[in-house]
This record gives sequence, structure tokens and C-alpha cells, in this order.
Amino acid sequence: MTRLLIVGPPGAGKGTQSTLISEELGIVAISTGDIFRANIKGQTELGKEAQKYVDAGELVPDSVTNRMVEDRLTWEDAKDGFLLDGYPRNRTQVSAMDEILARLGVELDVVLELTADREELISRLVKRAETDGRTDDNEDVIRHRLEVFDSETAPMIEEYRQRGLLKQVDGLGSVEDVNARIMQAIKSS
Ligand code: B4P
Repeated sequence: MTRLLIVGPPGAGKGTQSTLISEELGIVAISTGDIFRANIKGQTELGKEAQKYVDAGELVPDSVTNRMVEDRLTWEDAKDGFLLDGYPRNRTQVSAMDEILARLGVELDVVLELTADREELISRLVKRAETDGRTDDNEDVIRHRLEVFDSETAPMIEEYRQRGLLKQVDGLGSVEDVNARIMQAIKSS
């Protein structure tokens, strides 16, 4: 199992679980959100372009994001496998991902979807706001990110279900319990 996506609403635990899966499978975890945040922090050209979208809880334009992902997936550390966290996030990005994979001559093994109910998602993100101070973790922006998930990301997850690649995993409970469910889902796929 070497090429995976992890998808789900904001706060489902994608970033948390990506770190663990990456260690367990020995593959690099790549988070588009982390790449944007690092660039915003460093005030690079990419960061300046992404900042207003990230702060507002909007998706960064596909033209910027698709190019960034294609570049990142050609790095040496992703040659033998990767876990992509937070991409694709809409149908246009799914098409771009298909083209990127075709150009690299590889295929996806599984798409993991982490689920959790709305109240739990909001409470986790509000809690993170207190500890990490992420600019997009205030309640209004969190609600908007959830709306964007419903309108743009949920339909694209359906696409992977129809392709038979999707494994849904319950994201409620302790980090360890969720991780155990994920590893079970990976083994059975
Ligand atoms: P992301 O960085 O992907 O942020 P996110 O969806 O909120 O998920 P995140 O990974 O941070 O949260 P997680 O669920 O792990 O995106 C941020 C922004 O970047 C987007 O709004 C957009 O602007 C831009 N962006 C990213 N990708 C893009 C793309 N493809 N196209 C366009 N724009 C893009 O964890 C949340 C919290 O829950 C953490 O505090 C964690 O500690 C906690 N948690 C995790 N597991 C838990 C558990 N089991 N129990 C309790 N708490 C738990």
C-alpha cells in the first residue's frame, strides 16, 4: 500500500493521522494545508497569494494548488509512495490528480475518508484555536470551511466511492483507536 489519499472535513483528524500512517507505512505525508501555511509564514510569493483564501476558509484557486501538488509529487521522497492529506478537495482537483498520476505512471491504492459529526469537528477546531492560534480556526471561518466541505469536497469524495477506492473510517474516539481502525481499513483494501 504505497499511494494513499486521506480526506474528510476540517477537524476530522487528517493531519494527526497522516503523521502516524506515514511512520507506520514508511511513506512521506504531504499536506497541502501545511505547505500553504509554511509559505504564508515565510511570506513567499505562493504564501502571499494563498493567505487571503486560507484566512477566509476558502479553497486556494485550483490553478495554484494543482501546480504545487504536481511539483511536490515529483520530489525524490515521493517516488516510491506518498500519503496526500487535503488534496484533492473538489472535482477539478480530482481531474488534475488523475492527470498528474498518469504523467507519473502510477495509480492510487486507497482513499481514506475520516468521518466525525459537526459538533465534534467544531469543538476540536475551537480547542485548537486556543492552543495553536491558527488564523482560520475562529468560529465563523470554521463554519465556512464546513460549508465549503459540503458543497465542494463531499461530491468529490463520492467520485472515489464510485471508483471503488474509498474506505470510510470513523474518526471519533482516541487518536490511537482511530489509527487502529485506519490500519485495519488499509490492510483489508
Ligand atoms: P487543512 O490544513 O487541510 O486543514 P483542515 O481541513 O482544517 O484539517 P486539519 O488537517 O488541519 O485538521 P485535522 O482534521 O487533522 O486546510 C487549511 C486550508 O488550506 C483550507 O481551508 C484551504 O484554504 C487551504 N487548502 C488546503 N488544501 C487545499 C486544496 N487542496 N485546495 C485548495 N485549498 C486548500 O485536526 C483538527 C484538530 O483535531 C487538531 O487540533 C487535532 O489535534 C484534533 N484531533 C485530531 N484527532 C482527534 C481525536 N481523535 N480526538 C480529538 N481531537 C482530535
